[in-house]
Amino acid sequence: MPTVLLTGFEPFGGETVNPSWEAVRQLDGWECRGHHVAAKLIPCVFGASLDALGRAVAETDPAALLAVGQAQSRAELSLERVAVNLDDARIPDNAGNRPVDMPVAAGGPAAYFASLPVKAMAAALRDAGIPAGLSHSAGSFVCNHLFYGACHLRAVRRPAMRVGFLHIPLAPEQAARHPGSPSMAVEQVVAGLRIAVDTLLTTGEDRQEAAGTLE
Ligand code: PCA
Repeated sequence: MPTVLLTGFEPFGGETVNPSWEAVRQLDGWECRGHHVAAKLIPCVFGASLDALGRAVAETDPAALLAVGQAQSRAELSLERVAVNLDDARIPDNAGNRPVDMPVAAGGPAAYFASLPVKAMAAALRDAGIPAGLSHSAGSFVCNHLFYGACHLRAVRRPAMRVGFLHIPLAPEQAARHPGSPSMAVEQVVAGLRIAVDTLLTTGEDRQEAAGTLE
């Protein structure tokens, strides 16, 4: 049975949980439209995150990858459209690395588009009553690093693997310690992920990918 790979990150930045992992781990073993869903934990570390992703991809040979990460300021499920070839960290990662103005992949294109149907996914989420939208920047920390690295893997070695990234709000118990930050219950994120996976398996690529990479 073909696989859909979901990834979530370990906690970072002083948090004790990361809702991305708390959500995706609940879908490990789920079957959706003839696909097996696998969930893997990714370290919040430049470099090592891509090593872990490479191992997960080699193990599961996914038809599609939806990587998920926490974004404190987001108020909705946020489908990223663009990954940029830039590591520019405001805070150290979990191994103490803080790259500034470095490429994710030396010699790679400036950016890649997601290869999942992000507009259809956002529309399906909203139709289901779950706040969702598109984003044109995944930042320049480990989430963008993973997203770009996954797109680069698709470009150079795995053209059959469709790739996307979803940023999610803090969990309510995290937001309670950051007054003013929006939040979303992990159960609602899980419900959203079910819809996102179902939609990506029933919808073709976005037209944006026809534009290719952003050189
Ligand atoms: N969010 C961070 C990295 C890990 C995560 O969950 C980010 O947005 O880059």
